[in-house]
Amino acid sequence: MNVFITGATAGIGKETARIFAKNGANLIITGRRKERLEELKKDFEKKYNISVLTLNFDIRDYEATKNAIEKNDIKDIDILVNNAGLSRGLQKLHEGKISDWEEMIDTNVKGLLYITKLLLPDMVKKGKGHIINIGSTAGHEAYPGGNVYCATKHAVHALSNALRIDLVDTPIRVSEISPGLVETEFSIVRFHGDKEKADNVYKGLEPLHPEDIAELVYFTATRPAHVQINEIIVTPTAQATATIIDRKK
Ligand code: NDP
Ligand code: 8X3
Repeated sequence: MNVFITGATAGIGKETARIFAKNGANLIITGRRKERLEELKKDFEKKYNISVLTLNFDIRDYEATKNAIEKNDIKDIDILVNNAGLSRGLQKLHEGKISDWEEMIDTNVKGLLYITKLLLPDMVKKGKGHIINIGSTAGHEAYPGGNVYCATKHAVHALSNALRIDLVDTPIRVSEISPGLVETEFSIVRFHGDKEKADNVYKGLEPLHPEDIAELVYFTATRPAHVQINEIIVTPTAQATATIIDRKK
């Protein structure tokens, strides 16, 4: 089994790579931080006797993405996990930064589209494949300051549904995993490196761990061929909505 995972240098993508590796899948893992990809390759190949190909590119750059895939002749992908993504800032829209918006839209929406467009034709040709998009509860509700990030995740949700319609007459499955609060580097990135602000997001509750999401991705990918999980929405037990969270003092 060949599994292609974007954004495998940290958090959900890294743990997703690990669970597939443990279960004997060959991996193609991507991200901008080359050293982290190389470390994972070394670790997984040694521990799990699988092969790992690392692709180092910025998913916002279509030419770089296309070159990496074409140069390495990437095909026969069984599972594509569209995971790379980020949030930037938590300001009200009228106080937001255009560069933050562009980074989120270009990564979360256009990056996902680029990879899918580059890998899906071969899946359709071969009549096999599974696309698993990492959405978010932010793709179902808006929250204060979430404006553009929420819009990108609503777009991921719409694209997941639309793709499932486009592919209904093929054996290819489309699934979306939509988590609430997961403690990863996500909030550190959102707050441009402010660790204290990031830690406060998860204060007073047990958030989801990236391993929890990896298990759901793996479960989704390993159902029998006639079973298509459309979406899993998952939150910490202490989270009911984006803003209703039980935080113990
Ligand atoms: P992390 O910040 O820990 O990981 C994000 C990953 O995305 C990294 O591997 C990063 O790699 C990659 N990435 C970001 N920008 C780019 C880019 N321009 N080009 C290539 N790769 C990129 O966050 P998470 O693991 O939490 O996030 C993974 C996904 O889960 C995202 O889509 C996020 O929106 C979603 N999500 C997260 C939740 C959470 O609470 N944490 C909840 C719901 C959804 P590198 O920087 O090396 O390029
Ligand atoms: C990440 C979860 O609530 O920070 O998608 O938007 S949240």
